[in-house]
Amino acid sequence: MKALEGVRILDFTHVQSGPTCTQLLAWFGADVIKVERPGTGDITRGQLRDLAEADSLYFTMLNHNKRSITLNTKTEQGKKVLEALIKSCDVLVENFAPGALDRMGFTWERIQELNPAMIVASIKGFGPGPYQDCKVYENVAQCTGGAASTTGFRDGLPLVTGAQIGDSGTGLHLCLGIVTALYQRTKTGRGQKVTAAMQDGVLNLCRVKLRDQQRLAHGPLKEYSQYGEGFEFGDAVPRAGNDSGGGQPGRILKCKGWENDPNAYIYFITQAPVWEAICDVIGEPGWKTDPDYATPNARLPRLNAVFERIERWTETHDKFEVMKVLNERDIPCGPILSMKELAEDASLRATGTIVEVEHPVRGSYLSVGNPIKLSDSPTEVTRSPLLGEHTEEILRDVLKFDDTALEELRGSGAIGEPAKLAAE
Ligand code: CAO
Repeated sequence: MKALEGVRILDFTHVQSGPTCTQLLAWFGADVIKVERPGTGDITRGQLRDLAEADSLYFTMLNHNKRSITLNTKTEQGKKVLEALIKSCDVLVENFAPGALDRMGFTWERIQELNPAMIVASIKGFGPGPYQDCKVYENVAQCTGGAASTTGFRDGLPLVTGAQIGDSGTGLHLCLGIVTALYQRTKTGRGQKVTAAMQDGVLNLCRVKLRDQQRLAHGPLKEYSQYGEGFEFGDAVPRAGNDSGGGQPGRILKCKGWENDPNAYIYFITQAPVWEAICDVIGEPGWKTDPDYATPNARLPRLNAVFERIERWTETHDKFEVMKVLNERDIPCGPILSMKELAEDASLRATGTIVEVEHPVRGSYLSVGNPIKLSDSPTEVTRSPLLGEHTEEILRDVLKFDDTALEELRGSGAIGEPAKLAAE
């Protein structure tokens, strides 16, 4: 049995943030029913397509293990079906633009009337305040949540990161809120509202920078490279390049082959307890006792000199050799792994972190599997549903529609035609 077996999710999510949340719930064993507009469905089905006829990888990689029902929830018949689904599900998850669910007629009060035990979970760009009505995408959240102002180099533009901390990050936050509310419901019997704002989620992930903002009031941030370089600090936390965000200075350093390989680099951390081992590896045994280098505080104004010297050593080996030598001495480091290297990594395949999935239209493709491993509830990744693939199945099995009711619904136009497999 799976951890969330018996929990039924009404998945009214689209694009990335909401679908990552409901995909996790599905991986933990919930029955996730994705409601999509007839004809088009989740907009990502057609975005960034690599194969003309197949649902995009964007969609397939965010919607595994779900069932799809098509329903126009702005029609009278469609609303009735949605009401029936609300009565049959434990959780409704949505990430529409602010107010969309209310405009559809499904306010929190109405949902409570229909099913007082229902948990209603929402992602919005912002929490209550001046921006509460704004539509938000990933990079907007990165910019407004503190990530962009603190990412990049001191003298360069603010940068967004490739990690989807606004979308997938907030999906994770919401998922935790949902399982927590499910747990509380076992004691109260009541549903509740769960909300996660993308700005809040990004800020939560950037909390070390809010820490530094407050430290700044008491003097320069000595572990930032700009301290040793003699650049004054302003009144806001600056961008710190590849400086470590913690108390152990680190940098990205060149490894052998960097001239031709954009990923021939390693992240090198000068952890204080292994400083002597670092000195031996790079051939500077004198630095173990030299007062300018022997202690972490003495090294802070000299980080450029320290890392330039270490790089003279890393440049002579490829990144995996560097990692091997450093790991043997417990020196923390991380080679810069490309997506190609990750896709081919046998150990990630073995743990199910990267999975190969079979799809009837696109054939086989790679996806990221469940990064959270439960020993009593292992995840089997199954392909994403075609648009409306389970409409009839859900209407019959979950909502107990008979042939006549189904025929009437078809005639009303509230459910579209289920997608056909290319082979059919
Ligand atoms: N049947 C009928 N209508 C449906 C429907 C269905 N099954 N599903 C959705 N709709 C309607 C909605 O009711 C809404 O209608 P109204 O605008 O008339 O009320 C409409 O479709 C569009 O919804 P939307 O405004 O949410 O979609 P959008 O593409 O314009 O905006 C986004 C997308 C992501 C900017 C917006 O949804 C948003 O800000 N969401 C919250 C933040 C978020 O999750 N962002 C992350 C997105 S991932 O990068």
